[in-house]
Amino acid sequence: MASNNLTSEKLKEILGVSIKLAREAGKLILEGSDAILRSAAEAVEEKKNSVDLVTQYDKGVEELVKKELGQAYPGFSFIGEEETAALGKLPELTDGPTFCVDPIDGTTNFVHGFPFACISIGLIYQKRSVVGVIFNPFLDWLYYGAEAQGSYLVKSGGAPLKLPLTPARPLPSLSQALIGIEWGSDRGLAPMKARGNTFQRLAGDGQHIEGGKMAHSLRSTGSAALNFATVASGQLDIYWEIGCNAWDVCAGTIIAQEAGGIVNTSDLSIHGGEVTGDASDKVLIGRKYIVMRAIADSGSEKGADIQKRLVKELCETVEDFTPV
Ligand code: LIP
Repeated sequence: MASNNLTSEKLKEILGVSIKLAREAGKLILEGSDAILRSAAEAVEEKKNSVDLVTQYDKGVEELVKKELGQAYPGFSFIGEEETAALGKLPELTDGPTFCVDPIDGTTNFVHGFPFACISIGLIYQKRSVVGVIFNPFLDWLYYGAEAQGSYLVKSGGAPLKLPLTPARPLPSLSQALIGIEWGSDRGLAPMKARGNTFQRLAGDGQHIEGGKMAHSLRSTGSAALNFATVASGQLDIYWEIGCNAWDVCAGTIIAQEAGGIVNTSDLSIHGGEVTGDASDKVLIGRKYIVMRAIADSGSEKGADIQKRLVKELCETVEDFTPV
């Protein structure tokens, strides 16, 4: 198992520290949102282009989280979105424990006051996600999970609700799915054509759109981490995105897996054409993600087999592209 040297007690301790820190960061995020919405636009900076936004609050929250986690766990490595942006490349993932943090996931929502932004704190150990905390301070919804310890949602300080929120339901085909998608920050011709063709195939009918799946619908919340958490809850069936990063999906990966979900790359060449459900480092840093909720057995087909069959069908439906 990924964390055989990090005992379950240690994972529980790390989870508790991360939850407390996420709630502390949440206060800063709310203060920052209010300040930004009341101030001029200079508080918002651009990274690679005009839709890849960053604010002093992204940086401030990341500095706070890195400092607190560094004091609590000095031997652990740290990967943060904003530090990586400054470095210009993702640090090498080792087998050692590595916190992987997005201080504000859904920065565009944060800048606009759209209440779907969160802090995402994940821990990677032996190249697998083993602890995850996702906190949306706007709704006061806290998602968390740890390897072999289940995953939960706490709404506004209520009792922890085990994920998925209801027993796994059937999913006969992609046509019955509510699918999370994102427009991302790569807005050039190739990514926009690939996304547009994919969205058209997922939503279009097979009579007029070649390969159309006519899914129930597509949803774009603006936060990869919250998309993972919503899939783990059973409230989205699937989420696909090419272009987000390890810090966006690390916490959500273990939260979804502990809720019976499957996390896989949408680039089947990574695992020899097969859907393995092994969210290895190649998947975590691969920037091509699919996460699917727990699915009930149906007839003679096990839920896990249905997941793999539908993930493979989705991989064959989406149009691949290389993220910038
Ligand atoms: C965002 C992701 C989202 C993606 C956006 C952006 P950020 O992360 O959560 O899935 O579509 O382009 O990367 O930048 O708000 O932390």
